[in-house]
Amino acid sequence: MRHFIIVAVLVAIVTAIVTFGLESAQLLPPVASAEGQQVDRLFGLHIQVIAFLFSLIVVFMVYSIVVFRRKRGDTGDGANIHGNTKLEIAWTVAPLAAVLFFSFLGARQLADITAASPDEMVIEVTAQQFAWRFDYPEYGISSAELNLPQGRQILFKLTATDVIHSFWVPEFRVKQDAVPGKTTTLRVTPTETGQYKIRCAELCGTGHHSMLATVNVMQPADFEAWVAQQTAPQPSATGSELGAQIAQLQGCIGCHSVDGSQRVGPTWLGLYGTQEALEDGSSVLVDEEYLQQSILDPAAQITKGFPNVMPPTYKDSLSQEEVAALVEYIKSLGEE
Ligand code: HEC
Ligand SMILES: [Cu+2]
Repeated sequence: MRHFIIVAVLVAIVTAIVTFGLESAQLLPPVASAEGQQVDRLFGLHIQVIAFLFSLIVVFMVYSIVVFRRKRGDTGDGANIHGNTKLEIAWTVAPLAAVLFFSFLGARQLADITAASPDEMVIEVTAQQFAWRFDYPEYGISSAELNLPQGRQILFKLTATDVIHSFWVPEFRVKQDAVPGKTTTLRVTPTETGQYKIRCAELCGTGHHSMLATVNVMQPADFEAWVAQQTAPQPSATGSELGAQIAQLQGCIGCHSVDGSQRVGPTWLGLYGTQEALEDGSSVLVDEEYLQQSILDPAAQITKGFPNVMPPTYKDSLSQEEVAALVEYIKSLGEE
């Protein structure tokens, strides 16, 4: 009996220490959504149970090894123990009850954080190698950055154009796959203003690590101002300015930089007018014709040192004017 009391006290102490240690390790950044708060609460409960089970096993084991070790000169056998039905029933029923309890909590919470609220705002998210695009059907806005009003529930409708990606903002906690040919949904209610990063949580190709986009959670008034600014009749952009916008929205920027750094594809800085070495050993002058051809039929001429991964779909998805604007934009980055 004395042993059990000592072990119980040790288990309580170790549980407290392990719980404290895991909680102060800050495994995740500060939470910034209503759904995330619920996730954290359940996660916290799990951590406590995990800390308790860890302590229960380790304290019993270490205590037994130390206190009941073989004494010097003791050559006899240990006691012959033949099962213990009561103990076996207890250690089957208790974990079963605990798992059922947690599955009940989890199911109830899942229903709660995926429930629709009447004034939710729909945002369509399109993932492609290696960029994100956000469409706000309510306002007719398309953006490469995600701007959200604080306190309003958002219904994200996700899809992908090429392979499976996964939408994840660690501060929001919740996560959802973006799958080609299918629409998946995710609900998030941002609670803290600030700037966060969307990460792709599904290994999706060579540029996966750089598949990031910015999320700005704003005061509702600031969000309204942004919407007003986006929807105000603007002198429609032309030429290279229009090209820059298209490059953002079409995700070209996910693979091509405009500052000279190498990403999955060649940088556009200083590209125009140079001689480009090709994979087949020849070289070609980068003129308008070459740029246009590279966009419409990327596989025709592969730049030396780069993989043939540029999507072949732009000849269908871009209009002639859009291609011309892109060429104009890349050209403008070439002239010093
Ligand atoms: C998934 C990544 C990816 C995306 C998205 C992408 N590209 Fe590319 N692009 C590449 C790669 C890799 C190359 C080099 C291999 C090749 O020539 O096909 C390339 C080559 C090019 C070239 C030739 C560059 C040179 O140095 O010869 C141009 C021009 C170009 N892309 C324009 C675009 C435009 C415009 C878009 C958007 C409408 C776009 N790319 C989207 C990956 C991408
Ligand atoms: Cu991805």
